[in-house]
Amino acid sequence: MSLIREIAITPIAIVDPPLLNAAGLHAPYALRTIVEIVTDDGISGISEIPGTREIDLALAEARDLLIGKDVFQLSDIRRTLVGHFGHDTAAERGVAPWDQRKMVHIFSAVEVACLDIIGKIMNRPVVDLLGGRMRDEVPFSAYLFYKYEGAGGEWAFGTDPDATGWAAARQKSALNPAEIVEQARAMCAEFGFQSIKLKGGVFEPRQEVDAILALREAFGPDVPLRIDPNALWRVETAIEYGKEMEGVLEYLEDPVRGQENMAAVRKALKTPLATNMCTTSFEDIPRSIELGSEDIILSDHHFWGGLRASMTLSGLCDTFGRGLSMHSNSHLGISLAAMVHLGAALPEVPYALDTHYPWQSDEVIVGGRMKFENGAVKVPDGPGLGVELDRDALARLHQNYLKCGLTKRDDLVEMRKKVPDWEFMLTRW
Ligand code: GKR
Ligand code: MG
Repeated sequence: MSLIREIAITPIAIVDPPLLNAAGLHAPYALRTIVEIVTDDGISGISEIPGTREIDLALAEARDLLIGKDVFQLSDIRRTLVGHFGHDTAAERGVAPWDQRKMVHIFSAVEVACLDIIGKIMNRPVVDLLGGRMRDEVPFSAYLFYKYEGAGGEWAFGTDPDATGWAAARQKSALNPAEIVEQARAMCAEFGFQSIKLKGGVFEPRQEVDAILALREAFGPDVPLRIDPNALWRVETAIEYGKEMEGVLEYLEDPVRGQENMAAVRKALKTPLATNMCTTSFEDIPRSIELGSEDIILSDHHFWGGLRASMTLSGLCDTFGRGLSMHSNSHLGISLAAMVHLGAALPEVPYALDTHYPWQSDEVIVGGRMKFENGAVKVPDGPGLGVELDRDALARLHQNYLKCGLTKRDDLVEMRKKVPDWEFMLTRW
């Protein structure tokens, strides 16, 4: 037995540039919460989840329930948390591109930190606790964003004149197809990505589809392309532009809102559809199968309820003929390490995974930023997650959190700094 003695919950704010999306604009800082669990035998395990004040308060409640529990008893830990918080409802996910449920995030934070500890006790990497290593490195995709000029953080919409390479390119505006191609070239040159995703839902579809066609022209047919309008298109719009991009896209991600609409678009197109918005929990699977709402589920261990749940999802995807890949939000290396262990354990990785990591410059792990080679990240060496907390960095990023005054992600408030009358719409075009 290895009993939980302490759980430290530290909200941090990490520099994030002004990236545009369907819900508005990224604030100068993205919030993450770092959880550290320490056992009675002095072993510590860590995890990282999207941060909100509400989730941090719930984590603090969870802490009181979990002190004294054995880190190996993950099913019992989950039952205790569900007993207290109840299951999340579908409505709690919210309508934004990102998932706002509480219970799944909390359990993910606890589970990943416990698996980190279990790995240290067994002297095995987390991937070995998930079924074992199917590959040594995991491929990721370039993730392009329309954006305003700006470096984020203290620079906000300003730029650092001393920045070079990708750090300089990351500050530039990208508001049209030519600037998106420039961003893609800089990101691929730095990280070696071999497939490309464009975050859409920002400009009217003609502009965004032209950006995809410009990427195809610039990178040729061997670089898979995807676009993600985060459910802002109407069914007819998705069919019209989906047809135009047939043969160009590897997959079309969440063109429309809801499983019914996704199923209607899917029937009309040959291009596979992917989602991190319409089928986002185990409760959504029966209806997804009945309707045929997507071809690929973009899992995210932060909101599918952890790494083992993501392995269960992989089995379901296999049974029902769905592909599986991975979704991402702004994050640091603890989340990346967990994603890499999961990606290494999945039976198949047919699509390069999403990551926002290139947009971040901070890090909270010893040794600094994780490395990409040819767009892939190697499974970290060492037991557990294979990454350790850099306590000075944690303290500094926690100070950022206290200074920036943000308590949740609110892209609408940030967007109105640029476009005062901007409104979020469930469906825009
Ligand atoms: O960070 O702006 C963003 C993204 O739009 C993110 O919130 C989404 O959750 O990356 C995500 C997606 O694939 O929908
Ligand atoms: Mg998406």
